[in-house]
Amino acid sequence: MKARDRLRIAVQKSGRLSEPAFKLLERCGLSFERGSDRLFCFGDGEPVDLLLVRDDDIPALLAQGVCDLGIVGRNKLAEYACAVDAPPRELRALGFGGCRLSIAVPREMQYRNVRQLAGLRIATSHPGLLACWLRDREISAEVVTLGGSVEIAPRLGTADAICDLVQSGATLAANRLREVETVLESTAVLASSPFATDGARGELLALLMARVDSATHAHVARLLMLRSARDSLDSILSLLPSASRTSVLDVAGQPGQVMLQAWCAGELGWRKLEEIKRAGARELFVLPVEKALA
Ligand code: PRT
Ligand code: ZN
Repeated sequence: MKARDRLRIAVQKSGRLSEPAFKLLERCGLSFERGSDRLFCFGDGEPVDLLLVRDDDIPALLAQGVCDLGIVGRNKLAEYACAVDAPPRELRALGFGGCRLSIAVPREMQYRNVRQLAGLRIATSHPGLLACWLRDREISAEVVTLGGSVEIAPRLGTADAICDLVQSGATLAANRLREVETVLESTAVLASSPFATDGARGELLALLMARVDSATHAHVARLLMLRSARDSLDSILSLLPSASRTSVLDVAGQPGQVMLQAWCAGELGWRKLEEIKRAGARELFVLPVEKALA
C-alpha cells in the first residue's frame, strides 16, 4: 500500500485535547506506534497514522490536505476559517473540550449592552472571530491581537476588555473580569480536509466515521429488551425515549407474545422501567452498548 493510501489524523501533541482525543481514537479501535521523533505515529492495525502537532497548526494541515482528519477546538477552526476561502469542514462535535469564546470587561464597569464596546481596545487571540462578531453588530472597536495571557491585558493597560476562552470562569474572576457576551460556543470537533477523500482512503474515512459515531454516542445509549403481549406493544412503545430504534420479534410457540429490542439514547431509569412494566412488559433487561454500527 502506498504511503498516501493511509489516512492521516492531526491531533494536539500535548494540551487539553490530547488525552481525550487519544481515548476517542482508542475507542474507535485505533492504536499507534510512537515514532522516535514523537511527531508521527504509525498506525498498528488499521492504515491510519497520526501527526502530533500544536492545535494552532491543525486547521492549516487540513486545508493543505497534509492531513485528512483533525481533532481540534471549534474556536481554532472557526478562527482559521475567517481568513481563507476553502477552510476545513467540521464533521462532528466530539463532546469534550467544551468552552466559550467570550468578551469580558473589568468588574467595575457598568455594562448594560453591546454598544458600550464601541471605541474600546479588546485583547484577544481570536482576532478574526472577534472582528467578524463586532462587524455583524456594527460596532467599531480596536482588536488587539495577543498570543497568550490575554486576561492580564486590562491590568497592564494594553486593553480595556478581552475576548478569550472561558470554561469555569475562574481565570476571569481571578483577574477581576466579568463575562458579558458570548462570541462562540466551542467544543472539540472532528474536522476534515476540504478536499474529497476518495478511493481506499475514502472508504476508510467512512468506516472511521461510523466508529466515531459509535464511540461518541454508544456510551449514552442503552439496549432495552423485554417480553410482552402483542396487545400491550403500542402502549409500551409510547413510553420509550423518542428516537429509540426498535425491533419486534415473535416468540416461538407463543403467538400472542413478542420480544422487543430497543436501542434508546435517552434516560432509562427505574421509574421509566416500572412504568413500562405496568404497561404490560415482563423480563426487562437494560444493557450498556459498547459498540454500535447503524
Ligand atoms: O501547545 P498548543 O498550542 O497545542 O496548546 P494551547 O495552549 O494553544 O491549547 P490548550 O491545550 O490550552 O487548549 C486547546 C483547546 O482546548 C482550545 O483551543 C479550546 O478549544 C479548548 N479549551 C477548553 C480551552 C479551555 N477549555 C480553556 N479553559 N482552551 C483554553 N482554556 C484557557 C483559557 O484560554 C483561559 O486562559 O483556560 C483559561 C480559562 O479557563 P477557566 O476554567 O478559568 O474559565
Ligand atoms: Zn495553541
